[in-house]
Amino acid sequence: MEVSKRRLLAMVVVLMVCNIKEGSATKHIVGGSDGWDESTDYDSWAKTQTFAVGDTLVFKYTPGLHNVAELGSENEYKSCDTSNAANSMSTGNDVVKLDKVGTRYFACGTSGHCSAGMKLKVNVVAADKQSSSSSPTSDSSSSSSSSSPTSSSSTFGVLSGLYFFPLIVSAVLPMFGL
Ligand code: CU1
Repeated sequence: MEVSKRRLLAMVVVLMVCNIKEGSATKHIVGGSDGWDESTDYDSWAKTQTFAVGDTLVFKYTPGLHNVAELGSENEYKSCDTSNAANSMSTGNDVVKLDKVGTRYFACGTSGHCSAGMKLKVNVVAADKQSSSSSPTSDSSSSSSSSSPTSSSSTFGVLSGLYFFPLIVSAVLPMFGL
């Protein structure tokens, strides 16, 4: 009886973890593999991303060499004015949660770096916009084939969930001493 209760608890925890993953908040590594440095064009990088509420930005760099300052306005961003920075970070692995819709500005506070282009402007959109944008509108043209291509993506999601579920359970159960 005791064991099955704990097993149930473990299952609930696993399901909760799966649900959180299903919500799919995206972690944006700023600059991609280049990280946060002076040689990356962050305007170009930002154009390749969709920033939604609930997502996070991760600034990766060598601590001491760079830092991250959040700026309060477009003017401060344009003029690289970090003197009024609201949120300064310097760990080299700085995580910023995008908690609401709007524009946010970041710059490196090391002298000369921002004017060299080490600054980032992020436009955060509502979260549900992102999830609905993946509807396969282009698939409707392929009407010649009898199989329905639209259902394949959702079926895959369910199948992969079923596939990974036992793996996750077997990984979590030992944590509960089962
Ligand atoms: Cu810098």
